[in-house]
Amino acid sequence: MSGNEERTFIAIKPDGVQRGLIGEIIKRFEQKGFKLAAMKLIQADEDLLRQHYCDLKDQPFFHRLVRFMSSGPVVAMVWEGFDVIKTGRIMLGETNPTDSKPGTIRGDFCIQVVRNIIHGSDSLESANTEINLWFKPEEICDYTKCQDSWLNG
Ligand code: IDP
Ligand code: MG
Repeated sequence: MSGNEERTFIAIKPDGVQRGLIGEIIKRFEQKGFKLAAMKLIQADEDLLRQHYCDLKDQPFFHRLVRFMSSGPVVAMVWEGFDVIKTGRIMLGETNPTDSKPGTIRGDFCIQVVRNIIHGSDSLESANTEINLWFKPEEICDYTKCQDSWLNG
């Protein structure tokens, strides 16, 4: 990874997978110019999801959220690029699809907060924690893409 780049953890939730939106979501990150560093389709167990959402453990919807996230496979990914954590969150839209603008992933493809199709890290700290939780270091690829020099000034 070059000096001014960072990585974020993005996951297509079970509803996004079931609704056939994997390609559409990957397309948006790819065409924006971000680089895919890791990806796997995974049936997450509840322990992993409880850790992933540990900040929300006191929320009334926590158990429902963990059940929903383990109800089918998710696509776990690491995306890399300049300011990818903040930009990724903007591409996702707001937590509640009702508040998400058209043009964002949640704004374009979903209507309810409990089925909002995608997860994205919200800070450098959470990105590092989530990447380490979902991926082993050897599953993350460090490589140069021929487009890199055409994207970065
Ligand atoms: P985020 O996914 O935009 O970061 P968080 O507040 O971290 O939003 O919440 C994690 C996930 O928990 C949301 O994406 C959504 O699936 C679910 N969630 C958040 N708020 C509610 C709620 O009020 N009711 C039910 N589910 C919720
Ligand atoms: Mg969050």
